[in-house]
Amino acid sequence: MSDATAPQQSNLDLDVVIIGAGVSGLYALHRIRAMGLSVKVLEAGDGVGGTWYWNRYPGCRCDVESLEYSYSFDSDLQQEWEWPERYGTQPEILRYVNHVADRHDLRRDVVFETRVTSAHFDEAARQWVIGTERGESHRARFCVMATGNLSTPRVPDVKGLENFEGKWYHTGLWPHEGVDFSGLRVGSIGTGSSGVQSIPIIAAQAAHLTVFQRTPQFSLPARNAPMDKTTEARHKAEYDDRRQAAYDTPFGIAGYPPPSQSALEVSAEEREAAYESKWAEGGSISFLYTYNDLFTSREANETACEFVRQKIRETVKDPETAEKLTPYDHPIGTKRLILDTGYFETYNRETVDLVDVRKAPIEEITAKGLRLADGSEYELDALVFATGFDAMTGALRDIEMSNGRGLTIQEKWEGGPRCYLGLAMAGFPNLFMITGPQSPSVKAQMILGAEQHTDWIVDCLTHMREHGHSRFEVTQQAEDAWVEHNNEVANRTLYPLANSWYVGANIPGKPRVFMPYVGGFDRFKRTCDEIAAKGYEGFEMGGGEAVAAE
Ligand code: N01
Repeated sequence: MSDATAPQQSNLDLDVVIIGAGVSGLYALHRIRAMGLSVKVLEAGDGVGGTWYWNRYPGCRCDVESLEYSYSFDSDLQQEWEWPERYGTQPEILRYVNHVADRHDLRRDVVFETRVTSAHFDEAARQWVIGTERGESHRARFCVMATGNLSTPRVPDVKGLENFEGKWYHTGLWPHEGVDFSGLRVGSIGTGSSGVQSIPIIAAQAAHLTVFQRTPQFSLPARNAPMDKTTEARHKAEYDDRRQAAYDTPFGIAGYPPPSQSALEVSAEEREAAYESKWAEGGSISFLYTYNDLFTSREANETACEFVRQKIRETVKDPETAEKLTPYDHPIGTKRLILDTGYFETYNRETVDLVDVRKAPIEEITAKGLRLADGSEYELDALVFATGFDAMTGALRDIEMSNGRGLTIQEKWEGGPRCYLGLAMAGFPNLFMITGPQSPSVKAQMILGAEQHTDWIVDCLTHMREHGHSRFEVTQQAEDAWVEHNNEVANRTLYPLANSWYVGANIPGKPRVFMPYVGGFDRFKRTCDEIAAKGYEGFEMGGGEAVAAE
């Protein structure tokens, strides 16, 4: 679907520029435009949707239920929209985002096919100067980075890819026209969410599939199904209340009462029955909410790990393959817990092989396939990289960004990201981020998180306008305190134990810092609200000419 209908524009002079037309950027456009400010979104793709625009791999589907994973700001829309399944597929979610763009006439203020390459703050003019791949230079008083948390796909640095004679793909940059693997010998590298979702579908189509796995991961059955009409009707009847209630929950999703018991204070039989019932229900929050200490006690967590390990052993017929697929190296839930449809069952197919590339890493991609460090070779006609993203910081670090006083984002984040509430940064005036590092972001319902951040930004801009301010900057002290709090909260959990993209472990050389805020979405929102109520504590505001026009 191409929707690059807006004329391309050069050298804009705006109140606000937003980078990225995903779910965050579009809502920011909607709200900021309604303030009467001049605003445009710059978007690299030729359509809206962000994640859902780029990730078109087979099987791509959201792991948050569709009645939750949608905007809350348009009450009529949430009543009218009919999600066909419990979990939205990528095409369905993209159709929804396109509908929102049309319904709210957003497209006319999105400049498509415009990749931002640089952003410099011009202190004298008090403007951000935004450079694009096409050579334009736009100016705006405020810059809102809606660049996404998982938007910089990463192909590992393996020797010889240029020599491969077959076609290769990355799940996060999937061809719009789709890929037909019929009759092909396919290799798939990576077993995170993208790999686990695409492997069963590719396996069903290809003549043969070899999965190259470095780390086995925990995965639960999604139990996707056509939308249950009774559930939908009940949900819709309570929609506004549920959305409101979601703000008071740790994950931004209502309907999961916090557990009150430890996994260690019940009998083994009771625990088994509880996990079994959650397993049958499907979904990750409900499973991880079986007991209140699964994220804080290694011993408690191990009971849930062992339950899932046993399920893998029961599902995969070949014991050797089952063992290879069984995770031991991280507590369950400390890497994004995957939801799958028939993933482990796929390894019972005659045409699917699993290769452990932890023992013998991929040494070289050759003309005909790939070779491992132990000398074994695999002939392949096509190669799929489900190897993930430079998460949370990649999109911003890819932009040549400086504050006009000699500080670049690369220098600022040399030891890992440093932000205040994931919303702004010391040293970078008049720059907001939506769901930036050190905000709940990927640890909460992303769309609600984007709405909460945007609403906060709009309130902040309104405050500045009312008080005649044109410039803000976060204090170093406020940022330091927030980063420290972020680390403290994370260190009270088991999360930092996993080599996950949450800590940047998937990118060689990336500083190991726990990036999302795991103190809970509810607590985060309360903190943001208190900071606003105290006149934007931690923000220094000033300047003469106020935030522009009515
Ligand atoms: O990426 P990942 P993803 N040689 O980083 C392996 C969201 N998402 O695209 O674990 C061999 O999780 C790597 O191995 P290891 C969701 O938040 C959501 O799958 O680093 N293997 C790992 O197995 C998710 O968590 C949905 O040892 C290599 C895999 O590649 C996030 O996006 C769907 C390698 C990468 O897994 C990212 O998921 C999809 C190498 N050199 C994504 N380099 C849903 O909503 C990397 N790997 C369901």
